[in-house]
Amino acid sequence: MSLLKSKLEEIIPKFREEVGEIRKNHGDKKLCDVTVAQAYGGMRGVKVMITETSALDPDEGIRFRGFTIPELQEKLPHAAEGEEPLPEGLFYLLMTGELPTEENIAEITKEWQERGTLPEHVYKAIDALPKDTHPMTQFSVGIVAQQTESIFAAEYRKGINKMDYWKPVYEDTMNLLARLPALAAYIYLRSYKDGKVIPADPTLDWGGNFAHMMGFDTKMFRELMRIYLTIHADHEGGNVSAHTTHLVGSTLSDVYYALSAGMNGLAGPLHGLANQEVLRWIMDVKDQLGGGVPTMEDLKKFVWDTLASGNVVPGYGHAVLRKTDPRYSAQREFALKHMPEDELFQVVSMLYEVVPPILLEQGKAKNPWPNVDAHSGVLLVHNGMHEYDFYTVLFGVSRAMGVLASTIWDRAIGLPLERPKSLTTEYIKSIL
Ligand code: HAX
Repeated sequence: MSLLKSKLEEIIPKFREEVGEIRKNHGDKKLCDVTVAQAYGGMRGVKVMITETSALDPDEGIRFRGFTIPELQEKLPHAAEGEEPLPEGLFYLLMTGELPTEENIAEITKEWQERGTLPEHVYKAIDALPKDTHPMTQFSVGIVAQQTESIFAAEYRKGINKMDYWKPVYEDTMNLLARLPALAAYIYLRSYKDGKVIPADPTLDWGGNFAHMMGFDTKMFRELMRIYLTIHADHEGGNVSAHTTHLVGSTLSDVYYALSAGMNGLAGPLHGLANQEVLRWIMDVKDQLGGGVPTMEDLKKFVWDTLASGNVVPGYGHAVLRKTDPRYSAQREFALKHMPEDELFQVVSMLYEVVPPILLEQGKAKNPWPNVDAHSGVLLVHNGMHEYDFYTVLFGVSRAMGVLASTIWDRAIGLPLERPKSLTTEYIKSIL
């Protein structure tokens, strides 16, 4: 058995017992009151879910199992050629709560290489779609088409004991994560290149190999994928992609159904699709202003025009965060290190100065600061990936690690079917 699975075998029973005790002895303790505004307002701040893998502080940003992004950049092992953390290391941390050793990482890399072949019928399912189908639609179809492979579904049919659910969910997760780079790379090559599969390079790590399979063989692109896949993985449990995966998984749908559903949520412009919208919006600015780097005055006018036309400024604002997203800052550091002169990076930096005061002056957005999606596109364009409709698929490959690690823990601690209570406006009127 792998080091990762045996570690889970060791820690799950103890944690399950601890959760059982908490539920038994402290089940009546109140977490929060819910207001009418919260019920109509998308449940902001309502504390009603358990997610172990990460926690989001409005001011500080994300902590993965207690570690900030700068801490992980320092503590997680990196590839021999670079300095960015390996996403396999983050996955080990999300799964176990402990920092991985080099050996732990090497084992996951090898296991994902061995499990990484996409079943033939998945290519056929994708090929049945028109080539110009949005990459996120192809991604969702490609994930759910693999449901034929679900070990959990087969074990459930045989009558597996509830205590053991997490084990086939673990196997499904490892297979799915191993194959996502091949799936995403195929969607990229099919949508924008000649559609010929680029075979995996067994000498590379998960992120480096993903870059290679999409046809990007520079060290900078491999490093970009490593940091990108690490920082997008998890953002506690209430965001739409995580919450949807959790909700669908709570019915004991297998991870193929659950992740595909989560990815459909990520594909919304208020969530993960914002990364493509940011690039589209910046390109519009450049087009309308005749190319080159616009002036601050030009940018201010463009932001006000966007607001006046009833649209949001993509990449700014957040449902929880109230300061600059540390995932934005990590990407800014990458740009400062590798591409400080890049023209689009200069526009992104200028927007950082221009947008927050305007959103504050407009007085609607609770958070005027940039989120993760404000920065990722320019790093990709600089490295030769111009097809911005594809960007959310990269986000999805990363997000899968967080939401699937959580799904394993959901089954490990026996979380039940999720079923909150809804109310009618008639009822609300009756209690006023
Ligand atoms: N531009 C213009 N208006 C904005 C805004 C922005 N960037 N952010 C918020 N607002 C507006 C809202 O639309 C809302 O207006 P109404 O009262 O007219 O409905 C008002 O300000 C209050 O919103 P809020 O409470 O500050 O924000 P929400 O929690 O409702 O929404 C969003 C959070 C991220 C959806 C929002 O900030 C937004 O639309 N941002 C732009 C899209 C974006 O970047 N999304 C990606 C977020 C990060 C993420 O999930 N990545 O995957």
